[in-house]
Amino acid sequence: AQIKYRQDYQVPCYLVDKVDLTFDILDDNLVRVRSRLIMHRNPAATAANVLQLDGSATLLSLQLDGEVLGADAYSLRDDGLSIANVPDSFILDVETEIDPVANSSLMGLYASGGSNLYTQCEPEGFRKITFYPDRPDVMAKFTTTIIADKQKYPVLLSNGNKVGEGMADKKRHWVKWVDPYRKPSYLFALVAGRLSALKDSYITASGRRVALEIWTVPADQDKVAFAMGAVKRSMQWDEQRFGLEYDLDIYMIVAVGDFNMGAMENKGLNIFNTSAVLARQDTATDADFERVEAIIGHEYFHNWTGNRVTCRDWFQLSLKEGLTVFRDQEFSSDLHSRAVQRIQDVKNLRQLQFPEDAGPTAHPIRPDSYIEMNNFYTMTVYEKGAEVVRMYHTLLGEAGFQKGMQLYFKRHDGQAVTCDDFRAAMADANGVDLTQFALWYSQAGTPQLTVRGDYDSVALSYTLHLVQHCPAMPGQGDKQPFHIPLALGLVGRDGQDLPLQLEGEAEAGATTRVLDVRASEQSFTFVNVSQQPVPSLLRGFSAPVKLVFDWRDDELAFLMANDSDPFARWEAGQAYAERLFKQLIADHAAGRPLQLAEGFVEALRAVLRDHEADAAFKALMLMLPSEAEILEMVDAADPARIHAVREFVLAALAQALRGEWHEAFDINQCVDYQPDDAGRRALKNLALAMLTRLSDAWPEEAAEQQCMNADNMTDQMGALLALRDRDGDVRTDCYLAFAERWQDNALVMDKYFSLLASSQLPCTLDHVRNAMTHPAFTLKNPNKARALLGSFGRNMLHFHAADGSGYRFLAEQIMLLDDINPQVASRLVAAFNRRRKLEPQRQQQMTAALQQILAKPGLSNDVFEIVSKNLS
Ligand code: BAL
Ligand code: ZN
Repeated sequence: AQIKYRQDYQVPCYLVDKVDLTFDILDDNLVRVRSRLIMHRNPAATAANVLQLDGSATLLSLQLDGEVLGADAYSLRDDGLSIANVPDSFILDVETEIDPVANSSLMGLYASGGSNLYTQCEPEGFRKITFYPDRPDVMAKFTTTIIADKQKYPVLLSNGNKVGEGMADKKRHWVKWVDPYRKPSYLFALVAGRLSALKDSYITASGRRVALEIWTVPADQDKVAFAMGAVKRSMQWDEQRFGLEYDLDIYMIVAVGDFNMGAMENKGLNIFNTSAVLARQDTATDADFERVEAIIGHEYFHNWTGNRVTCRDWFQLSLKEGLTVFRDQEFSSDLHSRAVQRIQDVKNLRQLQFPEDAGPTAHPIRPDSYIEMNNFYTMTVYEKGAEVVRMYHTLLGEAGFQKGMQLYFKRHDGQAVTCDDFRAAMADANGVDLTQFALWYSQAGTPQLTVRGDYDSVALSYTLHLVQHCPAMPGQGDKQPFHIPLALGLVGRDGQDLPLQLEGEAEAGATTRVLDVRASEQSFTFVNVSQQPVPSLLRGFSAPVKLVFDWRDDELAFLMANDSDPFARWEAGQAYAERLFKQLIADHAAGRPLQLAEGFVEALRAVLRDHEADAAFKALMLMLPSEAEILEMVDAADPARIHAVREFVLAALAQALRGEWHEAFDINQCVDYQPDDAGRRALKNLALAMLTRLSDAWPEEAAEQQCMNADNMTDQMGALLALRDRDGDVRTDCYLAFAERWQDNALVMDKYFSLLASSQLPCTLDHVRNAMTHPAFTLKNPNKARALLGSFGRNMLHFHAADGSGYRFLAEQIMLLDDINPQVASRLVAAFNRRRKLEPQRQQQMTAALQQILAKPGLSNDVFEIVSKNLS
């Protein structure tokens, strides 16, 4: 497999001014594509006059300036072709043929849901359609004509504005689309089929009317109203917060059930996984609604951060993704609870990105090399990338950040640029030096920031001593210190923030301030500190680091109850839980009896009894670190022990706080479903899950009632989750009833498969094997593969079964899936990423399973890259 390096970047030798595409859909398994490219030599390129095009479709013909090129006039490879001696400017006509039905990779043009056709071109799918310089720094104006049978393909969509339509003959019609904006090929999209649309419109801030359309298969039209509202909220938010307006006359979303990603920001024609669009109270959970709104926002926001300004090359992916994730996080924060959003985002980062950053596939947010670009749509590029963008915001403030954004658009609208260009815009617009900040783009790994506090009761000063360290990893030895914005406060005995005055300052300022940490060791002294404070550090999670500070247990409980920053309150609870888990795991290993610290129980009791606090926030405060997070806390981890200890803590909390859980369950019942009651539902369902851990019969009965009678999916799922690990008739009945009721709803069946695969019941692996033969299951559908196999790969007890059966099973499925859809197969390998964290016996079992995958004949580059990194 060939490795591509960021350092090897060269400007394209030839540029495309215009692309005129004609898709002749003869059938769902036969599409002819004619492409006319108006091209010229790039004056900035020094290379010779050889034209290189990427492509793997079947080539039918090539013409250069109207002359047919014989086979000797070009050289054709598996992945492209080259033509020598082309003139400085020319017209190239390319004719290809493709079979969308045979395309199970879901990249390029493919069939789904019968004969409907859809595209996915990011990052390198366009080359499966035609021959083209398929790289993001080649931006061209696209015109697309689609010709197809009118009955079978009544709807024909592409990017831009529709400029004409008519009949090609008695049965076949044509539609022509023109996209007035130059774009790279990865933003090309086409959809053809029998679809219905919800239509609406939006008046932009400057008064232009934009047509809005959400297309689905007809049966799904009853689940798109929420998404339409989310589109309008996104458009309005981007105008109000970023001053950015939509730029075409029409904005379309198409939902498709077979899709590799969540969604795709193609210019004017976003294509979405159904899971990221469809949302109705009875089929979607509150979390689904949140996710749909966030992804609709994300794809819409890409229109400026991604489409108008795009990436020079794929190493720069975080330029658009980190920035756009930051924007969608801010959108959700502005519309809903900022505190809850921040906690969820950090929990997600810690659970999924921190392990990635510490494992064999760790990479900087701007990677230096890759074999398969599809493998780099990662938590690091996206979520850590968003944290890096958030740090600019923290350092520069909202006004400074927006000044940077304006300069970025002023300089680069219509261009394909780099992460350095973004950083330069932020620095130049604010007159600050962000040279050291660049290390966040080049150094992988999660830095550790160790802090010690000294109070001088005579001088009334408080000094924080900081040491930062980032672990070495393959290819990245010595690391230089990062520029870390550290937001903090000092909390007094009464729970109020103390005034903050740094040594040398004339007076105290705000009670939360951001320190610029730049050296590997650094100290900051606060003066006029009237009493020994409890420091509240990394408020709002101001940097993606691991913070180490030796708080006492009672100080953590104090911060949980009093910190003025809600994120820090939650974080204190997590730090407290981490300390307990480390101790309990050591106790378990040494055969000592387990006992849950009284102080922790009382701290959670106080949370449950706080009737003023927001219910969603309370639910988060009451959630323990996940098993995956606990695995990160220990070395030579025994997954069975992690599971047992966490179950012990849950059972102890269920018992000790049974009265409070019962009350929370009762007072958070919502008779009429209201979307805004999501927090109450979360708290109620958490209480139900805790109560079903008791030996009492009533919680199980309550769960059964709720499962059978709930008028919304959140409560149905809450009940099923509470019953998930309880063997018996109630569980069996509820699960059967659920699967029967929803057998025709693919997205709800995904939830069902995910529940089966995450169960702790002893026969879970058998249930998973059986599920693979369920009529609603197919490995060809990425959502299904992820729901069942992805969930199983996160099952601490059964994936990590001591006999290696879980590892072998997943390895077998990855090999099967590799022949169908390498991109999805490769994602599943992540389950093996923490091999080196495990105790030796499981390490060996994992190694054997990975070696088996590596030995598979014809293994894809996608899977090869991840497995070989895991084994190195
Ligand atoms: N660009 C790929 C999907 C997304 O991040 O929006
Ligand atoms: Zn994105």
